[in-house]
Amino acid sequence: MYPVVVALDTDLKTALEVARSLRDEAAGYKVGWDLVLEAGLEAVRTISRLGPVVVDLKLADVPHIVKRVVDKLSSAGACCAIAHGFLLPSLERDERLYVLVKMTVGSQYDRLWKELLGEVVGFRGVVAPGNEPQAISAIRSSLGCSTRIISPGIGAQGGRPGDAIRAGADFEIVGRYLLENPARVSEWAGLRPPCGNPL
Ligand code: FNU
Repeated sequence: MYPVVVALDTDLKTALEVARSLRDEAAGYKVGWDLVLEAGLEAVRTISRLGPVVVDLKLADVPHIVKRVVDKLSSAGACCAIAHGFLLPSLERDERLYVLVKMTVGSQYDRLWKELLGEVVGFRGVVAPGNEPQAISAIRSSLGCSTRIISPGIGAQGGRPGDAIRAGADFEIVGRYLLENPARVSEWAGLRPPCGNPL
């Protein structure tokens, strides 16, 4: 198993083909709006049979609504989901939630992310940009190993495979770079995330 989560931003048929082909290498899969709009919770159910699924709907609502959505996703088999960190401190602590603290593209998080790090205890972990390894190092130093870091932004968005892991991330999230050529997964072979956290 390599420390890579495949972002299945494609149609369900292709997603299943790719997910099946990477079953022995991928640590998990990320399901987003693309698949949920096409196939609803069935997409989550089907892909969860192949490995852990992080559902990325970038939740941003009042706590009882976020909880209802996460409950539904968990019942469909998802291990976890992603919520917007700008909702802190109103986001209710939940070990099933990854909190987005900084994006791979410029956003208001660039002003906020350091402050948000003080409020992520009790969540599963954070989503932080794999195309900015120096930010990953800073986040790991600040949070220690008890909070997971998962990092998109690899390949198509400029991050180099492995750089975020070497900087302290637990998993790199990779979409187009692997969807275009799943054999590229071998670029993650032999990488050892520093903390050894499960997804
Ligand atoms: P790829 N993603 C992202 N940047 O790209 N969840 C973020 O800051 C973030 C994300 C997701 O570029 C994006 O939704 F918080 O093809 C997509 O599913 O590798 C994936 O990461 C990146 O896709």
